[in-house]
Amino acid sequence: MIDLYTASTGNGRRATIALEECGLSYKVHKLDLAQGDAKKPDFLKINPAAAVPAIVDPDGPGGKALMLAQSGAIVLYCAEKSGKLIPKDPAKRAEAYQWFMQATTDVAPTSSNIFYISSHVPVKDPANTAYFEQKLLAQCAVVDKQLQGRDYIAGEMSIADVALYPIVAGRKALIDAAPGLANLKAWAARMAARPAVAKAIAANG
Ligand SMILES: N[C@@H](CCC(=O)N[C@@H](CS)C(=O)NCC(=O)O)C(=O)O
Repeated sequence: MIDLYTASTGNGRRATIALEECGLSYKVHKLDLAQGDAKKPDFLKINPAAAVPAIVDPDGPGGKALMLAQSGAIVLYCAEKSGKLIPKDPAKRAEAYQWFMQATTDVAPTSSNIFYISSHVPVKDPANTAYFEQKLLAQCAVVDKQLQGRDYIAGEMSIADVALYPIVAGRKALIDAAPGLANLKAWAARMAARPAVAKAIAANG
């Protein structure tokens, strides 16, 4: 049984969706970030970076316990452990890696910037928020094009979909209000309807 340390955030949901989609059993430990749970000594032993998600797998590689942070790394770990979500065909696999990276290193940071710029930075300016919202929509437009004629980003359900979905779901109001993006909106509805995704969102909050 994998212990999952998470919170109601996109990164937390990404890890939970990966565990569910891969059929791995896990126990949820919810952290209250506003109360500083991530900075408490017990959790820092698991992730010194003081951030969720993190997992502890008592049955890690070689039968040894494994502690792992970073939502993207957790998605990859679950996929490798279960043999799911990574296409067998090398070309499709490479494509899944490309879009996994687009979600984790392009789209997710843009979404985080919207959050920090509108609520955390010392000087707030709506124009800066608008800049990053437009950037996010432009990144979404690239995925929308990729989804033309495809149900899932790399053709089959993969790590790319797991990595992107929580961000798109978290920015639903912005994306729904934007013109076009029909393929992306249909994909988001398809993802939401997957039993594993719905179960993960319910478990993670
Ligand atoms: N790149 C990391 C980001 C992790 C991260 O920033 N987590 C946030 C929540 S989404 C967090 O735990 N922040 C600590 C805090 O707010 O105390 C990942 O993908 O896991």
